[in-house]
Amino acid sequence: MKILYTGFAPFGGESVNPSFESLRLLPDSIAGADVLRLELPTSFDSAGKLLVEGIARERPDIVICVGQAGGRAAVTPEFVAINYRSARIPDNDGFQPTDEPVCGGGPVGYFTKLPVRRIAERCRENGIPASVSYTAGTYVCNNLMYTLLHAIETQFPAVTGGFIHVPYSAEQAAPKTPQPPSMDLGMIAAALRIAGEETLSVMRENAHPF
Ligand code: PCA
Repeated sequence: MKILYTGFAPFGGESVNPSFESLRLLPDSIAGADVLRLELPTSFDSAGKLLVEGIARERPDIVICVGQAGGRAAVTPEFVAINYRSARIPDNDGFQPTDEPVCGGGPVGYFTKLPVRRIAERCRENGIPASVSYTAGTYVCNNLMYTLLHAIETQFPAVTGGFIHVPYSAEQAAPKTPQPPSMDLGMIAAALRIAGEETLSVMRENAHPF
């Protein structure tokens, strides 16, 4: 088994993105599955293309995409991706769509294939603030989650995947005034490891993801 984790490059004036920094702290194997890491640009156009190419190349069983949600206080596995994008700030290519579909002609939304409630519960049992989120926003992260789930639906039906938003790292929050909520990178990595473990165990039990 293989788990492909993706994180994003920094955006919006930040010099790091905890979604990729935390992946560096993951072990190379989780519950017997190999861990692969891919850094994606914070770009509406390129992130999805590179992800789909990565899935075609690596043939993972599980794909867990991760993004920064500055201002959130908890790790938040996302329940749904919507076929809509509208950007408050330009992406790293300078592209700023307003009121567009992610995929013309695609369904209005996709539910995650990750066991999000179990992931959030196990995080909390381990002392990590976590809860299921019912909106991934309308920026690059929702765009990537929709692209992932659309690719699973149309090209990679055997893949299980979804998206998890994470707070600012403590280092990012420290110099800001006022200081927003944040989480230690090691704790974020522990939550992402739990996400891999729970997804593997649901797959091995052949259970419904949520
Ligand atoms: N967070 C942004 C895009 C890249 C990232 O890490 C988002 O929530 O859309």
